[in-house]
Amino acid sequence: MKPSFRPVLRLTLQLTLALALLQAGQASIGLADDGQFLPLAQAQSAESRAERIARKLSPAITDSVDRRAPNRLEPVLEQAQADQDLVALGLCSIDGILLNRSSRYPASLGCDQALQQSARPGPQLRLDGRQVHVTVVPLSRDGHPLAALVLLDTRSLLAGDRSAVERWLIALAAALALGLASVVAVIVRRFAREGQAAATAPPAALLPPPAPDPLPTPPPPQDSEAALAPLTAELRARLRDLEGEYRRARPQAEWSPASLRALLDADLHGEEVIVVSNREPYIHDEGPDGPRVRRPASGLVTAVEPVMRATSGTWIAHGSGSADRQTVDAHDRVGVPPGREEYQLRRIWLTEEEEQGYYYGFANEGLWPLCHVAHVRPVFRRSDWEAYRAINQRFADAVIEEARTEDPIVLVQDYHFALVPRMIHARKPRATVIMFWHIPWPNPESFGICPWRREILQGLLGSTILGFHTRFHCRNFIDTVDRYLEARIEHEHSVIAIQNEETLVESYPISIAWPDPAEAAGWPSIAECRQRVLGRLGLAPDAILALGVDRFDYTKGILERLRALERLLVKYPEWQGRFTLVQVAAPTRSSLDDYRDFQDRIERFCARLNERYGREDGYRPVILLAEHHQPAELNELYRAANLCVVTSLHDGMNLVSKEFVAARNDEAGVLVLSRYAGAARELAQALLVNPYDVEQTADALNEAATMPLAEQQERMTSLRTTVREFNVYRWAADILTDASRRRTQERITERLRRHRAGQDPQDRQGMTTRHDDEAPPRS
Ligand code: ADQ
Repeated sequence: MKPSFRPVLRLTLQLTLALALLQAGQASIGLADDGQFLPLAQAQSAESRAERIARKLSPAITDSVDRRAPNRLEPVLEQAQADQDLVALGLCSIDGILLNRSSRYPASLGCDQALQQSARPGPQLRLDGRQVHVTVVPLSRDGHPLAALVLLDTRSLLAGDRSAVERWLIALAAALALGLASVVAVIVRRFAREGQAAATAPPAALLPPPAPDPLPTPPPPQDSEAALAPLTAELRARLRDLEGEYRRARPQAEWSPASLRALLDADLHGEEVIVVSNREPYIHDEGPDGPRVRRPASGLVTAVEPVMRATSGTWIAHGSGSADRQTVDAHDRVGVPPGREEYQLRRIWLTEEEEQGYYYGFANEGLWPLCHVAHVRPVFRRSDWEAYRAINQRFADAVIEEARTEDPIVLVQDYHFALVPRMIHARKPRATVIMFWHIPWPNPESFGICPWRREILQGLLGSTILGFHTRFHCRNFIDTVDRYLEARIEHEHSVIAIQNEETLVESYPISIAWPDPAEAAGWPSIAECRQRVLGRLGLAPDAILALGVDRFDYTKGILERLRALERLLVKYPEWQGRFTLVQVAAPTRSSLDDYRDFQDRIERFCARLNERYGREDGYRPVILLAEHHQPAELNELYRAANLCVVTSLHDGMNLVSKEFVAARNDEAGVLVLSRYAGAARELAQALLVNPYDVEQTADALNEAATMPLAEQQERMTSLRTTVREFNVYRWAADILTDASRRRTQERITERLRRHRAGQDPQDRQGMTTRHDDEAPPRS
């Protein structure tokens, strides 16, 4: 072996050894399967503490279960809560019913939910502003399950220690992995050169050339590539693991436009960002004094706009306003927001017929009901499918026209564009395409009825990253691909590969832009909001105001909400004359029969309720405001309400629930939330209901209306902490951080490939990697 090669090999061995030691270290301090670093000693002590407490309480629990007298246990749990310095304890039956709980145990934390929470990594709940760990200990007698004890414990010191260890290990692992990547690159290059030299020269020519070689070098011999394959595979696998670890372990900083911009500057400096969505963020309509601008009622727009403002990119959307054509330039672009022009909106024009087929037909009569599995049957027409495919192609072409670089980051939004990722990939293979699916993904059987299921799946798998709101929807998608396509699925890493092209399928729960404190300070007070709203709607000062805010969509459970209201008035007649539901409902997709019928039905139901329970003094149990509202008007309603009711039958996330929480800086008000909304997974301190269960929903309305202020504040404080921390900037940061990591990974892979092929011009000139410099200038 030549002397110049030895240091490289020594360094490789040292780094490999260090990585191996690090892995051993991770194992010994307990790198759990779910990817959480938890020092073994701490994990054991936490677990054994829970088991110790459970063992101690076991005789009393057995006795109370035998006697079917859970009330006997109350003082025991209370005592244990105080003695063991626990936050709270609860006892569940083997059927998952909460039998008893100590005084501090949150009423909203059911047994199923506690079990689910306990399986999640890290502190799983926030109570009184503290991070709380949920541990569930099963209890048995003679080998038969008896009950389960739920322990809520703050282990803030352990959590703090753990995150420090995590961060240290991740930083170390990342440094080692990068070091190893560089060394592998050097080795590959050497092999390549040596391979070439060996073929044409005596052994002495294995020495590296003294100056950069001006000629392209051929691929290295097959055996050196094979020898390095395990190492590069290991390296790739480690990088993928580290990605996941980094994302999970990132400290819970509060994300803001400024921190998102800082992240973009650091991780994606100068990268081009393009958004594709059907709905435009600003619509220009004809007005009496010329074009006037309107913001649509859309969760998607609410969520994605802050990202665009932070990145100054281009947003491509359907120009749907009557004055949209008058306000664009020669390239169909207009700067928005009006007056500030922080980013470009590129409008795409559709004929009525195209809109009918692509938007109303395939997207909203086909995919929307298909994915929500609620009441309305999907309709699939070949002509709609053809329009959908053609319009997807038009949007993909617009991305290609707008892109200034060869590898832009393209954020494709929602079910209107399932085919766009593959279409972009075909023309710009180096683009990072992130597809976010804002609605649920059904199980494989339900999805299977779509006649073009394979095309849709293949279209989506043109993405680099495919995002859903919840893990549940990710799993449904992966199972669907497993059922209908030939693909390699790495369940462990949530990656699907078709012909060596990988798509990461990941969950990113969307949220809202948490209000800026200065903006919130300028809001009218709660008392003022309440006075104005009650006055405007003719409600008594002591009225209980329940609020619903939705588009007029059959998935939002408005009918179920009205049924629950009626049941409330019958079951708790004391509310007649005092309890009013104000239902704000923006008309939507009104050209579809199902939507028009739905709106008519709601209007008839409201009229009947008011007829039956209304009073001569002007009391009406329901007030329907069937129109679009401005954000400030909605905020006033959120602040005036005693409770907000979200009863979606199925909802990807639901932003109304989060907007209500954000509006309540008085830390009061109650959220009643459907357990079938993605938001229910984060907002555990809401009163969770099954909207199909009229009785339960009516009880929850009663509970909300009578909830003591202290409990409202306890729940609302916790909800606010969650929504503030997990805001839309964090959502964007998580997705874009993953995108940035994928790009780094791809660049390393590309670099290795070029080295192997000996084609890297920068390598020959000793330059660093950056491949987007071949991009054409913007037209
Ligand atoms: P949507 O189905 O539109 O969103 P949602 O998340 O509740 O549902 O967002 C609705 C938005 O429209 C909110 O910002 C709300 O304030 C606004 N809005 C509703 N009614 C309004 C009215 N009458 N006037 C004015 N504004 C009104 C889809 C998915 C959701 C997912 C979002 C974001 O169906 O599950 O949360 O995308 O991903």
